Amino acid sequence: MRLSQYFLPTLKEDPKEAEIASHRFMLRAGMIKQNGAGIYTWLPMGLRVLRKIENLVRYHQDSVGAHECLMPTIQSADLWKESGRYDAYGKEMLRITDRHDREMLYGPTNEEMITDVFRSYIKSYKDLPKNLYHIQWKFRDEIRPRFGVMRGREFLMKDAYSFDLTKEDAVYSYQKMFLAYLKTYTSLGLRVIPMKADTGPIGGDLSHEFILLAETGESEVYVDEKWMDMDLSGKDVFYKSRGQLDKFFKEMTSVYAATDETHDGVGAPANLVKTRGIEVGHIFYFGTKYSESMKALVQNKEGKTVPVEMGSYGIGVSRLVGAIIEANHDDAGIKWPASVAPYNVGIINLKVSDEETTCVCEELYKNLQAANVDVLYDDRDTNAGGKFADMDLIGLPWQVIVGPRGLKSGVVELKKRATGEKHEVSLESVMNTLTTDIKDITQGF
Ligand code: 5CA
Repeated sequence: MRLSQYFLPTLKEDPKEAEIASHRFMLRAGMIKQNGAGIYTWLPMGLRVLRKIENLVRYHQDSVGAHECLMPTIQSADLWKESGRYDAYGKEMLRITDRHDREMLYGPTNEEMITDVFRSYIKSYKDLPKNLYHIQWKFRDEIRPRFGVMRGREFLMKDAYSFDLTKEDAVYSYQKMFLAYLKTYTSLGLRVIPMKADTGPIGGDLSHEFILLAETGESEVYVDEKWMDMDLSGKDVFYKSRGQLDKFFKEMTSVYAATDETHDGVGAPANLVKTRGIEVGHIFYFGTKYSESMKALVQNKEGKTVPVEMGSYGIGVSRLVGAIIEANHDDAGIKWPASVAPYNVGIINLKVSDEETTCVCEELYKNLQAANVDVLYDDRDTNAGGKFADMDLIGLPWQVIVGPRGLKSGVVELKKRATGEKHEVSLESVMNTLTTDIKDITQGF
């Protein structure tokens, strides 16, 4: 992409409404524009990151056998009356009336709708287990939307729903998702810890929140120091090996972690760290709460009709964009992990009017594209200081800086955004260095 032709409205000044780094940088880096309280337009650069996160989330859901579907954002109130949640949900639910005076709502979550989908087709244990998910916009009329996309009113969520015959099978589905979650966060370049949680309005008796530890987090958390250097990737755990998965789950859920509300000091270890965290996912096993009230029944092996066992599993996809920035930035701007960076490499042309400089940049731009590297080329005829500042702000992992002075001795400068390290590379070897030496350049997951 050529910056001269792109839609990237960067801002020099900090917007006064932004209290935390991620909100500030998302506005300044031209990723989002606010349209109303907790409601945003995703501009091209922001959307690229959102899509990359979405794709990683999707990959790990598919890997544990969940099937993607897409339910609507607008739901009928009737389903929620069946489950009994229509009145219980309160003011957070945006209620709408259509032209026929039918009560509708903008979905804050989809347990009712998926239960209705399930009961329409599945009647026998032979068709179990099943896991369906979608990645869809939700609306919650939050009393205090804040911190940009971190607590929006309209936000993108991945929500998955499992269906099993027995509680034992449902717990296995829960553990598979638990593993998929840890793998997802690792692929996003984040260290996220699981924490036993209250089930709230979703209901149920087994639940975990996934918490990214960050100073700017909304919740106060107490964690065992052990979490700081534990391997959270789940990389050697095979989800089809029930014994291995069970052992991993027990290990991970036995280390102490609690939120402000649930921390009563009981069972807390001596080496406790008090910090803050961002909830980037939440999973629930709630058994037959919805299947009983909504009559999602299946025949078991004995021919008896029983309500199906369910769980639901949410990831805050749009919140993750902000959370990743909270965990990866400095004073100058964002430092994207390679797997979610909007572009892998940025080329800075220091002097557009210099024929050789522009010629080298064009060649490099063309070659990187041909090598499947997402590249953003700053070909604007503007001053170098502004270009450096913008490139640091938008945070692409690698920068190639090309100018007449370096070219005199046949070199360009390569800068790694995460560390600020810079070194000169010869023109002949720059393509090679970028595409072969730098392993993370096109790293997906
Ligand atoms: N039905 C269940 C699981 S599918 C559910 O709705 N869970 S939830 O309420 O915990 O939401 C799942 C995730 O969505 C949260 O962990 C959080 O990361 C994200 N989320 C929730 N509310 C917001 C919000 N207002 N803005 C941005 N993300 C949010």
